Amino acid sequence: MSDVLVLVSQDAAVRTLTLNRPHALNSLTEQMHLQLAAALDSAAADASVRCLVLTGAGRGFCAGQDLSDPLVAPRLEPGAKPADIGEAIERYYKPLALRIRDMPVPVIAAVNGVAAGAGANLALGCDLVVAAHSASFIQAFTKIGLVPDAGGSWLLPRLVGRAQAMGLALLGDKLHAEQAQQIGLIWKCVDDAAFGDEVRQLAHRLAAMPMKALAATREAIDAAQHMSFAAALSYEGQWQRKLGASHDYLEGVTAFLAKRPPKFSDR
Ligand code: T3D
Repeated sequence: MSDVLVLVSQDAAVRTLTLNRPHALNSLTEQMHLQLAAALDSAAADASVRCLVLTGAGRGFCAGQDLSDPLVAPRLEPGAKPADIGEAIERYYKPLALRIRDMPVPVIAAVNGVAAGAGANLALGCDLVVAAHSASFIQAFTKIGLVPDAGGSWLLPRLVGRAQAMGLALLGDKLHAEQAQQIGLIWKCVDDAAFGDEVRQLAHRLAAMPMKALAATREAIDAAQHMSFAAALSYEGQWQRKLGASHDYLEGVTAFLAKRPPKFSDR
């Protein structure tokens, strides 16, 4: 039987995916990519899921690509053709980042420990990044002669501006969770003792919110990064036209006027 490299659990409407190779800080192998893709697709297709949490088993979140995986490990035999890392990116990392970006429900990265290389950018591509105080982020790529991938080159300057992005990406130093929050790289750094409860509360809060509006908010904010102000205003209008016809909008306004809590159900 093959190893379970991604643990799947559900608490009410919150699905949690736990990367499960703790002995190697949950670094990603080809098998793990396949299991993670299947788990993400299953969550996306399951109407009972209204929030997704991505976390790691043990002391790490994810140390990026497993550098010993035959998929990408340098070939040491004389004359051997080098591994095609670009192919690994196209086949696994790009679809992984896009799966997360296209999820119909909000995605929380619950960064329990070190997040390095593609592991850091996997977290940063989620909608909200909550990190334990003892966690850290490392753009480890230049240390092994590569560029930031898994969306890092796109995400970093948008999250923290070019100056910080360049510092993080060129130097590859460890950034502690508290500093990551201070520079705006992540949403929140939480005391280790409160981390689990904080993530749970946030996930259940998001799960009770209007899903279509949350997914559209992600889409509108990302799309606006490459639009003029006027174009963004129009794009917002297009979304409001669509969402204004939704059941959740009707429910939200009806509940507000009736002074009762809303019960959102669209997905
Ligand atoms: O092929 C490609 O490169 C294409 C895709 C690229 C995407 C990428 O993600 S490139 C970046 C890959 N990741 C890294 O370069 C990070 C490598 N890891 C580290 O620098 C350190 O492990 C950490 C700074 C993350 C943590 O350090 P520390 O001291 O807390 O732990 P450690 O002792 O280094 O690691 C614990 C174990 O995990 C250790 O195994 P051992 O000695 O106990 O048997 C270590 O080898 C293993 N491990 C950690 N990261 C990886 C890994 N094994 C394979 N691949 C890893 N990425």
